[in-house]
Amino acid sequence: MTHCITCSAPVNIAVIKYWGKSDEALLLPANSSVSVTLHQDQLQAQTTVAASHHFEKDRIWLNGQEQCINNPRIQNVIREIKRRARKQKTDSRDIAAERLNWKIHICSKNNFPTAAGLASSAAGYACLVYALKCLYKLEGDVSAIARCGSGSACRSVHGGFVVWDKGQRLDGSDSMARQIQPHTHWPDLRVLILVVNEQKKHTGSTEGMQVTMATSQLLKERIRSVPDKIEQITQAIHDRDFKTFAEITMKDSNQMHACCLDTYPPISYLTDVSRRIIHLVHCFNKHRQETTVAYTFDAGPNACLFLLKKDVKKFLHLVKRFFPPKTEEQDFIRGNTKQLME
Ligand code: 2P0
Repeated sequence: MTHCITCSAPVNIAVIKYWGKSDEALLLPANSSVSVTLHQDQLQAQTTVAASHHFEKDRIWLNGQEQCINNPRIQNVIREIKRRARKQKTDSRDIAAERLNWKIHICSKNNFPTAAGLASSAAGYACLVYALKCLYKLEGDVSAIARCGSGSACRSVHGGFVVWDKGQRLDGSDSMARQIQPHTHWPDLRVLILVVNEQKKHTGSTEGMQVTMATSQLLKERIRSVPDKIEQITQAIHDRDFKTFAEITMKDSNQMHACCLDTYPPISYLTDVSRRIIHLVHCFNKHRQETTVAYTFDAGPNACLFLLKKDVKKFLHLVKRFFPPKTEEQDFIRGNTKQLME
């Protein structure tokens, strides 16, 4: 008999970023972080896990391509799930033992560019861990297990507004995510994602964080300042205070990217287009004489923008005007050249 489970998990966007680890092996963060999980039907990973004692070995496919199952992070997740399954009391010892002997086939796909700084590993590992949790009938919170796959994945296990507490214990058992408000808390909040570049990022987050931890003086100051920012943004989320939420979000993104530039050799994820988006947001806010749009950038050039439902149409109009899609852009340039020539 083959047992099969399919789950999906959405991407989360950090508003207080995780950048730097205090323990590389356990994936413990140097600072706590805060994020917003997108809706299930938007950017998401979908994973099917099939289990059977007829399978010869564990296997994994990502977006249709078979990957090496011996990837240490995938192995960490599977090992931790099985350890929890072994520990958990079940109705029947025979059933538990049978489950632990299954071989598994994992098939995962994203509906958005993988590794372009759009938190694909977060959604992917959250999804895998949740599917395995269902398969092995585990109880309790599995965000700490998702963290063993990819740090930020622990936040995608929960919906709505989420804090990942860095924890105090050396074994990482209290480094897990918790929901601070459900997605229904702020129904008017919207996220726009402007895909600047779909290419795989030049410096992966894991590697980037390592070098920043080792060389950036500014990161030390950032780590000291994070607890206050988390307290303030948590309050802003509770109060649905967009202005405070937006300003802390933008400043935190700028600070993370400043730490990347302070890294030696420097890491630069933003491109000229990213910087033009930043400029557009500040011009828009200045023109409106209030903070109505916020940007944040992860380890890539793509922009995540937060705004309220009432401002989406106006802002999108501007985005289309200044960043027309490629073909339109060419038409736009051609049109303007023609005007100039006439
Ligand atoms: C975040 N990022 O808080 C930050 C902001 C990217 C920039 O978490 O090494 O893929 O697997 O724990 O989780 C990306 O880091 O890194 C990330 P690992 P991960 O969302």
